[in-house]
Amino acid sequence: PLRRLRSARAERLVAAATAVGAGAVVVATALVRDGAVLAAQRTRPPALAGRWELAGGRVEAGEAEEDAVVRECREELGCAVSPTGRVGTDLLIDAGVLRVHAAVLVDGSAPTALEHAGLRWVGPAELEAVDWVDADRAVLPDLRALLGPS
Ligand code: 9L3
Ligand code: MG
Repeated sequence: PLRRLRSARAERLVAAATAVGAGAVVVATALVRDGAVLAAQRTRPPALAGRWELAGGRVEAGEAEEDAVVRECREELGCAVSPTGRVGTDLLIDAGVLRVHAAVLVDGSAPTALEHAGLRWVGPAELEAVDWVDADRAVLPDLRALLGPS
């Protein structure tokens, strides 16, 4: 119940902030396959280039978060995914708020680095060693729980 309350309150704050142009909702995808999560190496901006993230981007006006996850994965990874639920809590980032959604690949689909410098599947034992962007590093405990024991 506490989680729900906090999330409803966060929802209103984000709606208010977005209405005055203070920030965007950014979705990130915890794409899981065979007990590993996909990390993607950013190429921009210079401050984030070379560091690793969960692929994603800004939710467009009127777009559902799950639809944004599907669209961003198609645009950035050239693959078809199916979102399976939220991971972790809302994270404040410079751009606004970051929300992570778990997802699985649609049968036969595989990710390619169309906009990233590289991709790697990261198992639970390797999560800590990856040079994640700060926002995504905050999700590691939730990713570990999502992937299960190493
Ligand atoms: N961002 C942080 N972590 C992520 C993603 C997908 C995005 N996992 C931040 C980086 C940018 C902003 O959100 O400041 C918008 O993302 P993008 O459109 O540059 O991918
Ligand atoms: Mg992006």
